[in-house]
Amino acid sequence: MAFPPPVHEPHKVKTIRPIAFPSIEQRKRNLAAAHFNLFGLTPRQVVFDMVSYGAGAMTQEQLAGELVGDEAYAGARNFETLNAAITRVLGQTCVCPTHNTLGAVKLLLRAFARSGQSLPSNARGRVDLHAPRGIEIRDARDRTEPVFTGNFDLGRLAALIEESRPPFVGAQAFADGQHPFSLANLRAVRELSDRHGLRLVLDVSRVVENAWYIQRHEAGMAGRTIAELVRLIAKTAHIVLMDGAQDPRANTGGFLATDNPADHEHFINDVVVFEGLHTYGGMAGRTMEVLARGFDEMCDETTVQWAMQQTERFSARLRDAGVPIERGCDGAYVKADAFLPHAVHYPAHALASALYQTSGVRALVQGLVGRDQLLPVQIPRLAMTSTQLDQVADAVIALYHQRQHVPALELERGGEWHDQLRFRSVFADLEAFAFDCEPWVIHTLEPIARTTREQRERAIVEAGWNTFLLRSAEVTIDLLTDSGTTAMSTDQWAAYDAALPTPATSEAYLEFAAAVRDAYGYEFVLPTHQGRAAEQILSEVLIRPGQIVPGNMYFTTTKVHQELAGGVFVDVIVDEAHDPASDFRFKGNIDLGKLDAAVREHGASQVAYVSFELSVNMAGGQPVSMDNLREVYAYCGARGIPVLFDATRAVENAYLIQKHDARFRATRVKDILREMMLYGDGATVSGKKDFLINIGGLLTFKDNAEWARQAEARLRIYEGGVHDGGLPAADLAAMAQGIREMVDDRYIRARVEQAVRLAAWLEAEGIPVVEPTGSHAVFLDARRFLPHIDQDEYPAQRLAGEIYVESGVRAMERGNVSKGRGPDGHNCRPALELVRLTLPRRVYTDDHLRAVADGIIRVWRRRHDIGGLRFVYEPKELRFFQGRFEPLAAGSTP
Ligand code: P71
Repeated sequence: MAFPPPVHEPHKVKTIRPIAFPSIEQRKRNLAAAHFNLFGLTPRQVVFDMVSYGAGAMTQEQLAGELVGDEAYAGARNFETLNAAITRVLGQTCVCPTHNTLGAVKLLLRAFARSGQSLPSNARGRVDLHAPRGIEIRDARDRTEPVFTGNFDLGRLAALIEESRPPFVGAQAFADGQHPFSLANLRAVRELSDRHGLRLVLDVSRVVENAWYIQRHEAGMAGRTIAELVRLIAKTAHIVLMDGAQDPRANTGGFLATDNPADHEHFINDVVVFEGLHTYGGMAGRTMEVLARGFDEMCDETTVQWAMQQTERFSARLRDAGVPIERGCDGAYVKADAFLPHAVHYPAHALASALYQTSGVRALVQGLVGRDQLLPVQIPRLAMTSTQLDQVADAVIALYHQRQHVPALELERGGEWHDQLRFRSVFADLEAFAFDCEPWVIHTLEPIARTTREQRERAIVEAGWNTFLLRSAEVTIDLLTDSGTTAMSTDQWAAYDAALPTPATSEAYLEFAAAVRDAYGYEFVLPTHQGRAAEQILSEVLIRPGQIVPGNMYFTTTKVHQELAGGVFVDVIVDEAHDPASDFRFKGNIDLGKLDAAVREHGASQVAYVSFELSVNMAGGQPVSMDNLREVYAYCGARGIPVLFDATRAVENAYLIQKHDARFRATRVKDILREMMLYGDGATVSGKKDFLINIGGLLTFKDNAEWARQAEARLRIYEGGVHDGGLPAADLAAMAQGIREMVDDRYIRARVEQAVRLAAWLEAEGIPVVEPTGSHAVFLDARRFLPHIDQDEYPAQRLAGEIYVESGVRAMERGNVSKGRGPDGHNCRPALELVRLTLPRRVYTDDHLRAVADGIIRVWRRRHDIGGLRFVYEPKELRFFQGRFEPLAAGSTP
């Protein structure tokens, strides 16, 4: 095949829209209030809104376009941008903008058609717009064609033209969302139209999907790109019109375009009467920008292949389960009458109501009443993950299995249009479907690099075999860190945009402080620009030179600041933490014996505080148990030793307690977190993790006003104001909202379980990973992966490089290179020689991670041919950031 289907999205998630999960009781109430017509529900009342119109994800370029330009009037630059994009992609040079597709139809019909006329067409959906105007649509579809069901029956078309002398021939790409035409047929229709002196008018709203069908199924077309096919299709018509809320993924907008200046003149003389000026047509400037960018993107080959594959997979899942469906270009169209043969009158509404009742999914019945019994379950373009789509299909399938219990609806109030109908019904005891997936849909997306193996081989050499030195533009899936890489939510962006800046106290700070108090139960809230700044201040306030700071393992920045303040770090983590093969569940725990020994040796007054990290990063994202938290706090409390958390990943730890401690299974993560924080006196946080933001940190104390006073004094000097910590109010506002979102049970479960799945795929192949899987990353055990490489040839560093070359995935070495050299100049050779595959929050889908697993499996299969590395440049401090290496052949010895 010329264009193999991509295995994952050619983009990652940039921003997300959170979705609500109304309970079944709420759903029943909503259904009753909406009179069993889902038109009356709002998006916040539904889990997944399965409509493709205007609900697609934008790219970050489209989003940026929203802020560009004129907010149009005469001679808008935005229109010039749009006109140029349309000409580039479709070919037509004369563009008349309209507020949406209805505006385009209105101008078209005013220019060329009159009441009483009839129009041959391959689409019936437009009847809704023509019938009220007294214009009849005559079906000219070829009923015998099996694949290109949108083809015209040329004989019938000729007869219709002879018989009724139509004003033009109307064609629709992927007619009614179900029927694609072939290019050959469209060209024949053009010839026929020319012969009769008629214009061929083509609705290209779904031209991309139609082009994909042609590429797949039409003889001789497999080698053509989507972009070429789209242009060939569009140029076959005299006039094209389009709905901007379809293929270009805008939320509104439309236009007519032609190469014929005389036709164009008709349109632009009318557009000023009905729509707006001829240079904006009733669209906001931003809409034209979004549309223009959408045009340039909509033919992207890989993206189209991805989207169509998602659609095919969705339909196949339903069809394989026996659900009666018809093909849809943007989803599956369920045959409601076959699904619910006992619901004679309004089967599509009955089906939609039952699906909403059982699952919260909305499929919408639209248009004029009385035509068909199809319920379209459409996929909003690029907005959903495969995991979500599989589950939506499963929700439909689960309903299909209990279809005989679905009650029929009784008409309470009729009408011509579906949105007018009201029904009466009873609720049946249908079994509910529970979603277990990402609790958000994609709002905007960011394209990711597409590289060849040769390019990657060159890139890793240029980067000196150090993944820190790769350019992001060379990385396809970036698992370097979960720090600051989160996809923010639309609620966070709204708060960000609305925040009022000030060097004094902002509302954003008050929100932030309130959110922290609510999440942790601590009184004093000091913002910092990120985690290490909070660590510096904490260390200076609490450590007297010469004191020890016992901690459960260490994080690099934490330890550095303890030492800079004159403290001496003592590792008191349980032994299991140093053994990657141990499956002890709470490897983050503090060993009370080790702690007690250190306290006895130095005396309690010589202990500055216990530095207690939650979900311990360097140990592999390993959690601390609630019992350990209680015991350590009781032990320290009895001796006057403060306990200070590194709560950077505390929420993830809370989730692992919920999952693995039976006593907390029914407790919300939010409440678990509150109890955890009870067993400490304060915390530092790198907000770039749990808090779902790209920058920010926190220092917080439970109740010690004197610590807070001293910390504030340093905050003013090192960071910024005491109420901003050097952060703009906007970032504080986003952080406040992130803190509210982080304790959502569905979110944190989806996040942590993603790591569990990735680890399971690797383990199924026998690949050694740190047990048990931690919360924020999967750690490969490089010692067991490449046992033939001595640790002084840096197996983890080499493995990270090989993974990049194999798959474009970037990981991080956490082993001998990171640990550095001891005072004697020798490498430390730590027990853990790991490669960290860190998962950014809300950014990658299961399809991305499946590709990551497959890449690593390929490296695993050729592991015997992989050698070590040697330094060619080695910085003294934190050598892992800037160090450069060259590869050694497999089997060589140092
Ligand atoms: C991570 C990071 C970022 C990082 C920092 C230094 C070297 C390599 C990567 C940062 C943490 C962390 C914990 C538990 C404090 C910080 C510093 N982690 N505590 O894992 O994991 O926070 O970056 O906001 O200053 O990639 P900061």
